[in-house]
Amino acid sequence: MKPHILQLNPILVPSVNERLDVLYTMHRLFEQPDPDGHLREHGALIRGVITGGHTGITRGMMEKLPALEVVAVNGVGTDAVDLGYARARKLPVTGTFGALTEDVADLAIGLLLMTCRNLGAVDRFVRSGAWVRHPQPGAIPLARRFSGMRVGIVGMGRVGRAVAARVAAFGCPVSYTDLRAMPDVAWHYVPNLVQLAAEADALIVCAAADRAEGIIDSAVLDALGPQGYFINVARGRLVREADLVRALVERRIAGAGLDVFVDEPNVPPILFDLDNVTLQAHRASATVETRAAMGEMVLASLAQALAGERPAHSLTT
Ligand code: 8YV
Repeated sequence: MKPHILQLNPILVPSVNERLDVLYTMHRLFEQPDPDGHLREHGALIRGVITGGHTGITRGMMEKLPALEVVAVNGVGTDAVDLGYARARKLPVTGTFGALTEDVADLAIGLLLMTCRNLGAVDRFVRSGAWVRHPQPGAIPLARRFSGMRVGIVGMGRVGRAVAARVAAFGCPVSYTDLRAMPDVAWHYVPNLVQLAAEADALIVCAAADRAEGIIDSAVLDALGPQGYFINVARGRLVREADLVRALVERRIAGAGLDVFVDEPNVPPILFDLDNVTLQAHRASATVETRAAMGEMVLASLAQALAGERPAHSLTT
């Protein structure tokens, strides 16, 4: 009998789905008209779970799966999984560590460039025909130079390091904060987040949200100041979103590029009217190449755990 696997989020790579269907009896909960009923009926059979980083899995759901042997997160964020409970149950929780680093860092650069150079606003200006109606150069305000900006990075893990390497290539001095200084990193460590923001022209959040919430607040944003740009490619809940919205509306910061939000897919609607904000739909790892690599890692983690081995990318075992 093929092992039963519960999948909580779609995977957008056909070849990965085909392999899952060959190897396992798949329960795609997001396709079920009655997910609770489906879980009641099949929960006892489930040996593995596949979930997204943002979705994770609740303790309540894990408790309904007595035969569970592995939770494979198709992502790197494990903040939505109760790791303490998983550890107590000796359940491996795996992630796709390393697979999406480059894409997330690329998106951070894209968001910063797009925001400070007004690429979205000017694109809309051209598309709407406004350029023809207002051909004088002064119709579009001058933008802000990216090269050489002082960049502050919040979280010097894999993604933070990849962002640092990229902005350094643009001649940007790099500072960072984290729970502690990283001995293997040459960038300037600033222990205090407010101080980091005060010394930066752009603040880029790359931190995990396991041990932090609401760390970006009015004090940090005011330290960043009216010339400063804010970028978030990590998790919405690292930010007090109401503080961010107020700072943007009141132009207490220059602009923001945001891939993540507190209550996805709900974005504070007031942001839709702001030209100094670039919005994405939690897309940082959403390339064909990266999602295929992530899918391979999910397949490998399931196979290892169900063969009784410790999965190579387990965080909990
Ligand atoms: C993904 C993420 O969008 O890695 C994470 O933690 O949030 C994202 O890369 C998501 O996990 C895709 O399922």
